[in-house]
Amino acid sequence: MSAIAKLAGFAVVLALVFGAAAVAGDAIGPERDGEAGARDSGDSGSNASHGGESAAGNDAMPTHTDKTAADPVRGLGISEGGVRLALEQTELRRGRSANFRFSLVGSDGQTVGDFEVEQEKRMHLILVRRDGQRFQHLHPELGDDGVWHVRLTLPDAGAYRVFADFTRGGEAQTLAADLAVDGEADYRPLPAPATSADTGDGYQVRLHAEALQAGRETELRFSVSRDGKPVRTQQYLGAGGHLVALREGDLAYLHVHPEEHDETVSFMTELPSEGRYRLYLQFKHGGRVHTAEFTQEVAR
Ligand SMILES: [Cu+2]
Repeated sequence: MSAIAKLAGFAVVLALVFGAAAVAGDAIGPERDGEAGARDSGDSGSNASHGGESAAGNDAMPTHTDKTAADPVRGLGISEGGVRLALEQTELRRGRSANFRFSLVGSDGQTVGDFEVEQEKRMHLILVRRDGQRFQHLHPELGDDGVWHVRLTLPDAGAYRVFADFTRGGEAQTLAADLAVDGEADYRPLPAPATSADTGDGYQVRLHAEALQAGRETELRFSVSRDGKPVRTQQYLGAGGHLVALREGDLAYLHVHPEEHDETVSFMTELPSEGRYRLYLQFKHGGRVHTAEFTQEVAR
């Protein structure tokens, strides 16, 4: 990669970090200005030092990440930053509709409630079986008792991962816990990498992306068609679509930003390490939400 291409990539990352800081500043409001200001000055300090390194042609330039705002790896723990994800049920009966309940508990043992709307919802709940199959994306309701609840049916046995994706105090967080469904699981290997997928309900989706490289910010652009004709997706959760990326092996949940919506649906993400990832694209068309899944391989 040329130095110019590297610098250009770096500029995009900086733009994203500054964009995120501006949004966080808006959301945080005046009483937290001191803290937001401190973070901004920290950023400019480290940017300056990274800029110096890249100008010197140092290939080992660390990726600029503000740990709190831009760490792309999430959802590996049940607790972080003094908040714990507490599931009321850790086992469900196969194929039975359940009232699934969980809460986010602070270090004082009380449920936390100051959730902010992100992509039109205060809570995004993602479920997937350990083998990457059986993806679900739900929007629970917060009860007066501080407990989130949603109807949930898991038709297949196995070990599942539950991700609670939410924003508080301008900080996006994803916590995750295990959930089991009784019976013998028919785990499957991850499907081979591909750039096209069928949704299973009549849509074809193509993924357009450069060769993916670990730790490098990349655009993932999707185009949707039906019967060979392009389809323009409807707004869904405030964007042209919703994308979840999970890493094979530990199901790390990767942060993804939706980009401007035009004829295609695109996202920026940084897949942090080499290996395989499963991407779950959800888009709306004809008033319904459709899901296309892709395996992608990331090189070192
Ligand atoms: Cu959601």
